[in-house]
Amino acid sequence: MNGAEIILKTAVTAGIEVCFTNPGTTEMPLMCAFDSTPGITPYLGLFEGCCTGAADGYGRMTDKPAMTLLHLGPGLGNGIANLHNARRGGTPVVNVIGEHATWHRTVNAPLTMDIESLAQSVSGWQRTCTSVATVSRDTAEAVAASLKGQVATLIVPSDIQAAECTSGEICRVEPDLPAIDDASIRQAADLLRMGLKTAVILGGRALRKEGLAAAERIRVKTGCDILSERAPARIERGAGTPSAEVIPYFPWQALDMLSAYQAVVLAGADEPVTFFGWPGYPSRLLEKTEHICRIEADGNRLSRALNHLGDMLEAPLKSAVAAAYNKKFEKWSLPEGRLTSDKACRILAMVQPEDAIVVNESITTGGAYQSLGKDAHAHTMLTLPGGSIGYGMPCAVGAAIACPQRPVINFQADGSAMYTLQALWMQARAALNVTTLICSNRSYEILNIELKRAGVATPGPQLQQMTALRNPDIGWVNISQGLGVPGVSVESCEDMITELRKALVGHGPHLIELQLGV
Ligand SMILES: Cc1ncc(C[n+]2csc(CCOP(=O)(O)OP(=O)(O)O)c2C)c(N)n1
Ligand SMILES: [Mg+2]
Repeated sequence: MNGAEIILKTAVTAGIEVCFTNPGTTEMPLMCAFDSTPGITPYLGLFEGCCTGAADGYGRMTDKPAMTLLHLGPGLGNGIANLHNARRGGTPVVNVIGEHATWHRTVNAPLTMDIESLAQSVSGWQRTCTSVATVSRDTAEAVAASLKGQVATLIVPSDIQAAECTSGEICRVEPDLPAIDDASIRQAADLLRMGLKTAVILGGRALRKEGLAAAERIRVKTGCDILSERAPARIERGAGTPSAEVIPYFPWQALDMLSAYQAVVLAGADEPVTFFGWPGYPSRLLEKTEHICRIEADGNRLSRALNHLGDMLEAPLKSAVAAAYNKKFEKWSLPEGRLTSDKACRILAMVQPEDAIVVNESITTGGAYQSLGKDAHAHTMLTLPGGSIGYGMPCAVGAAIACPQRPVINFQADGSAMYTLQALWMQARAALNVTTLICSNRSYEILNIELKRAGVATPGPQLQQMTALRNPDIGWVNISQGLGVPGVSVESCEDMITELRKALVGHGPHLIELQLGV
């Protein structure tokens, strides 16, 4: 076997099944190795941001890494925004980056770049391979590092990929996860017993079903409120799932929510801060909160830590608090007439099927969905932990590959969609069950809102030019069809309902442009 085959075989042995790639000449031995290595499927992405976004979506849904295979520094650079989102969301990802042959690195060939510096900004673990004798260990350690909930990057010079390896030994490395810190759980229990108005803020994998159920035990016992970090990578919601109120984006809303608490317990969430430095608002939203404590547990063990806290508090068992949560949406009536943002949110909440995965990058359109979705069928919602837009379409690709039996709905703002729309082609090529709802307000609406808030009463023509997505209008149906995804455009609630229902029962991807009135 050569180095490339050893890398793939080690990755497969460690449980990696998919690779999202946009390769080049420095990755050729690795490209060839896919044909001689069973157990791993390559998916071609036509822009690296689609590869990294798909790896993020896959990792969020499986808690194990996808591999990305990218071309030198420029390839990694193109993929970095969605690796940033993966890093902020604690998603396991293993990047394999081809590098010039070791003997060619000094001559400053055109694609030469400081790959290590780039990788450092997003990777919790990284290494440049130095010998074919150690590539298996390097790869196994990269996978183990990623399983702690981080991005791991392995840079592999092309001559090391091509070099024959005499031993052929395949390494296995178990991730070493830190133990749960019992003292931090005792501290949280003491705080929750004090009888103060307390919020438990969940983040990361505490927002899975197990973690939410454990938090619900604690709520029932102590009367605390259960909140979620502002933009969870993945949250389980809907009928039958205990709900966690998500901390809002705007600082006055967030402060309004959080200033009500005398004490806060953080479980998998960082101390909440405002998204930007807005004049007149503090950066730290809990600046005035007297008691803050944090449960110290690895992401993989958060649910267990919360159950442990529940036991310590002598909270009722999970089975005793599994209340009958209503499907409130069944009592609502479907909106009619001209489509608006709020009506689109309500239709989605009412029509989305049981067990859907909703990739939510709807930005301003989805405001109402935040709360309406809690009363919909049980579903998984993925959001944008790193704030770097353009994650939705590729994330839907990764989620659909991870969970082929589940319907994926991508509730997708138009401006953000334009960053990584090549992902539609990946959806078509792999016949993924993704329904994309384009929130076509033909603007960077959030910027208009922020500008108004900052006191810009009448934007001048140059400024308008920077927030309007008009002249020309983006032809969503043509784009979609050109990338192999059937597309339609709707203006009314009735048509949205019909088309959404049709798409959800149809096979393969669909795109529906929602032409939004106000
Ligand atoms: C990579 C990246 N570039 C730019 C931004 C700044 N930004 C935030 S939201 C936004 C536009 C959002 O427009 P759209 O996706 O259409 O959503 P809308 O505000 O219209 O609901 C921009 C440019 C960002 N967050 N990330
Ligand atoms: Mg928009």
